Amino acid sequence: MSGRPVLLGIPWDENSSYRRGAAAAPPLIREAFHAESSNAWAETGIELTADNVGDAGDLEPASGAAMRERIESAVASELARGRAPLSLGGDHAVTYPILRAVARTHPRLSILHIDAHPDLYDEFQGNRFSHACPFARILEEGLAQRLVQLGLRTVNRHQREQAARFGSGVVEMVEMRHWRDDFDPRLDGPVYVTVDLDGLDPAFAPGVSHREPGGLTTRQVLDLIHRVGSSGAFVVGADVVEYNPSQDVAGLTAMVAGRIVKELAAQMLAGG
Ligand SMILES: [Mn+2]
Repeated sequence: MSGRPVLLGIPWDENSSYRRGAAAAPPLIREAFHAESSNAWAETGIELTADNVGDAGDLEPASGAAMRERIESAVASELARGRAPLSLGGDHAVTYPILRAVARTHPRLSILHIDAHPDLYDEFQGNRFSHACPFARILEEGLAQRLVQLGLRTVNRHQREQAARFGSGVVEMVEMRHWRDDFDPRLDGPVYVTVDLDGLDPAFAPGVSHREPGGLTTRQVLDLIHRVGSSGAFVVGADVVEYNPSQDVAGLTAMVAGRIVKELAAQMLAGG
């Protein structure tokens, strides 16, 4: 069971390695989600209302371990109420504490990860909680049985070694140069979807801290989200991270984020 989605803003970017700014994202993604230039329907025919999509507001910022604990406990408390956390980052460091809570409720979890970067560094610039490291921490703790990474275009030797370290078949890296539109992640059971907006091409989502040319189109990402539940998989939680409003152009990336949030919310509702 997925549970009703609940938005949770996480204004936290202190683990960004290159450029901060993602902490300012949650209210702008929420504003795009509700924008009157569009309507409240997901493409898949589900109307999103205040009755079926909750909103837990934004977490109060804190630092380091205190913020990780605050994130984990906020997500755990939504899950305990039968809600499915739909978190608005923040940088990608938010995903590790989120997953600590989600994995307790949903063992045998698979992660669908859209990103230009594998985020598997053992440490980055001396920081083991860097936004470049969350999936190393998640797999070390056994919080997911499978990690499928899509949109990658910055894979290096260290991260390939890291992927191998977690065992055969655990990490599946699909590099952008090998992308095919009919790619099927073959997911079943509970799935957590994490969308780093830099997985999209900067032509579609310029408002990110690390622009990497050659990424996914908005359409490809939406199609992927629509296909998640097609083979017995159901979405139990999701996040949309790394929106950096200081780098955006005319709010374009906020609207992309808002649309992705709508389609994720609808997938959660469709999954029961
Ligand atoms: Mn990234």
